Amino acid sequence: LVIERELKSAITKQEMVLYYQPITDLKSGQLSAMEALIRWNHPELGLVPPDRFIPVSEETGQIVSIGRWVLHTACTQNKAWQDQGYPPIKICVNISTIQLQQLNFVQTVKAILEETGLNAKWLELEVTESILLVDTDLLKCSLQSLKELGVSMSIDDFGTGYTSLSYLRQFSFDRVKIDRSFVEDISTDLNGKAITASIISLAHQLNMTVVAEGIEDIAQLTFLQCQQCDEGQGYYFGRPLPAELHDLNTRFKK
Ligand code: G
Ligand code: G
Ligand code: MN
Ligand code: NA
Repeated sequence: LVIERELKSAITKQEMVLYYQPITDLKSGQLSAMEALIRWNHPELGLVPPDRFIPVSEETGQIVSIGRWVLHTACTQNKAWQDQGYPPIKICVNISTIQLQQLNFVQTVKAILEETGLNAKWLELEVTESILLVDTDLLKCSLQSLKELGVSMSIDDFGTGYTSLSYLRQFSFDRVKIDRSFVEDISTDLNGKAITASIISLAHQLNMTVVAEGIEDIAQLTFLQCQQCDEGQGYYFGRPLPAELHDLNTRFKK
């Protein structure tokens, strides 16, 4: 496969780039986090989206080195923003189930935090519900160690998998990210309203905060604010962009 072969040299050739999408506190309107989203800038294929190469890299195991590069680059960027004097925010990094299953994953995160000088409280790891299908002893142990390290954990694309919120609670996740398909439905049908309102309410009762993904218009935003949703992400607030293309003075209201 072309993708698999080309992926081998993608990092050394510096073809991978991170885009950053703002996450906004829905009460204050302040920037609260940025999510790092990988893109592959291939000389012939152009800008390859993650859906085209992340699944392949998971099958070949290449995700482990790609994921380490993502974590290191994202933590370095967040530390640089802090060093430039911007108010501290969290950096949210997508972690593949394959990465979290590596026995040395916690050690890798710890080493990256030390190397980059980023305080663990400014790092959040996003995993999907599929993580809950893996060996639970190792998972519980890793999540516990990450928590002790001071890193926070969120469940991405919530509602698209098979898990219930009460199950998530056992693993002490800090946050739930409501999948954008439900947010999209807020404007188009009543079920979208019922589903997002229920997720928010239950998550709060279980002491988790909620981020709504894929907010594109003011009607969705207003509904989510009325439901006490904590944070929001989506084109309404801003698209994913390379760090240098963000107008940070406006974003951070420096
Ligand atoms: O940015 P975009 O909408 O194209 O992302 C598509 C999917 O790729 C999303 O589900 C996102 O979680 C995933 N993704 C983006 N960046 C990363 C990454 O650095 N690591 C992993 N494992 N997945 C990522
Ligand atoms: O699965 P994950 O949440 O990590 O994926 C995030 C992806 O969703 C990003 O890659 C981004 O391109 C996409 N995205 C972010 N905001 C919006 C939005 O408002 N609308 C749509 N359609 N996609 C979005
Ligand atoms: Mn995500
Ligand atoms: Na998502």
